[in-house]
Amino acid sequence: MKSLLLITIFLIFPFLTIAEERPYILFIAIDDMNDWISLLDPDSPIKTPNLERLAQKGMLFTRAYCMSAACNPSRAATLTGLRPTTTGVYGNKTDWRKAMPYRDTIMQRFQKAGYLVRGAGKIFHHHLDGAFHDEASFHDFQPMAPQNMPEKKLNSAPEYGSPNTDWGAWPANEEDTIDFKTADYCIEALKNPPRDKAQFLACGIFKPHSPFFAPEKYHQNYREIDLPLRKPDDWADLPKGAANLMKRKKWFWDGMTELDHRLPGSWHDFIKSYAACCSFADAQIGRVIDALDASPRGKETIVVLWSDHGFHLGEKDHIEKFALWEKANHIPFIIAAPGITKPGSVCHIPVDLSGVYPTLLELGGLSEDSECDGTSLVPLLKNPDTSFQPALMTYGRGNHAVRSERWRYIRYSDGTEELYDHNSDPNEWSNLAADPEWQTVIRDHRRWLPSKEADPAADLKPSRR
Ligand SMILES: [Ca+2]
Ligand SMILES: [Ca+2]
Repeated sequence: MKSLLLITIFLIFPFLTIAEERPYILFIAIDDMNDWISLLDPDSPIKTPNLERLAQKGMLFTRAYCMSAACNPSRAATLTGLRPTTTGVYGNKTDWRKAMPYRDTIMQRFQKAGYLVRGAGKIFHHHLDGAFHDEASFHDFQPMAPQNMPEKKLNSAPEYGSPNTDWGAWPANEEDTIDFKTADYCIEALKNPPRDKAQFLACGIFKPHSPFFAPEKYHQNYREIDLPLRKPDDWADLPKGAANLMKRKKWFWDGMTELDHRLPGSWHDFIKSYAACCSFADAQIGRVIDALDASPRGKETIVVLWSDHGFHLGEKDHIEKFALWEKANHIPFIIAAPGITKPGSVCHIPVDLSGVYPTLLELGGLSEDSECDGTSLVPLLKNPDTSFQPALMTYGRGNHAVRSERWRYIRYSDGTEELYDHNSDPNEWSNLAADPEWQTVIRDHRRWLPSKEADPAADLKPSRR
């Protein structure tokens, strides 16, 4: 009888260990990094060797899109698995937690599954009073260090812009930057993982978000840089909906283009700083990847890297996110899942970040969540040619874009539309929405628009001081 019991224990025990063994997770969020980087565009002057190194560990999605081109709605949607149209979280000021008080963030799901969840930097959208941060999502969290500001603006353009949209070489020491400190926290967490449970580590890199500061050494490779492509009369074929959405966004762009491109404070000068910020962000991520490689659990760790949205650098006469065009929504997105993704693999099927939440649940062996708006990307991780629904983007209630392999279709809240053929027009210069030849394409894309749209949720109340 005793020997039978022992045999039974030996037979069951290996299965118990496997069931309790959870993969470690490194979750890297980047702020405002667009697609004009060598990871996604080999011809780009902006080099991101560390992102490329990470892509070699798993799968790079070449057509990945945010769900909304602004920090708060993008992050709230990605981290809860619920689109802005489901929650009403459309804007940067929306109180996302009040809009969904009982919704588990992806970190809360991993906490409930027994993980130690730690993080640093910008994961949720921060506001000056810190109210957007979600303490319930982490066992331990190092908030973003305060932005270290120069005494006066660096960009030699005092007549427009604010200190928060300034750019230049700053600070002198890399150790004094927000992201260096965030990376430091993550490096320590990777060096010292918990022994009795798995770790979910969230690393929120703040650059290239404004102010566009990076230490001097990151500017050195960008003394000269080609400007992004523009078409002078690009707005001529835009519908009323686009003009209405974009009209309040022009002040920054108008200011910098009034200056000769050789002068400090000009558009050209700004581009160089954005490039330096991308290199700086890439270098900090490189430090974290080095620590992952040296970590005791590095080889088995799942890595997910994403940017919360893209960024226009003057394309379509726009400098910012807050739009439905490709540049504002197209993002770097990598998933490395050891044993599942083939190292150095590439997926060209369009996806949006609604897949992040259900994908992590599946990869972590957690139970599915039927409320999720997106579906797991694991089938694509296994076979990058699997057919998938097109990517869907929303900016403000009623404004949406649908991205398929060939097309970007946009519909604004007033019903006006845009259609771009990425096979022949990757810069989205020619709006084909009125062309009779493409009405079937438009109909095919319209069916992916959301059928229900939540009313906008309440804004965050300013904190009492
Ligand atoms: Ca952002
Ligand atoms: Ca145009």
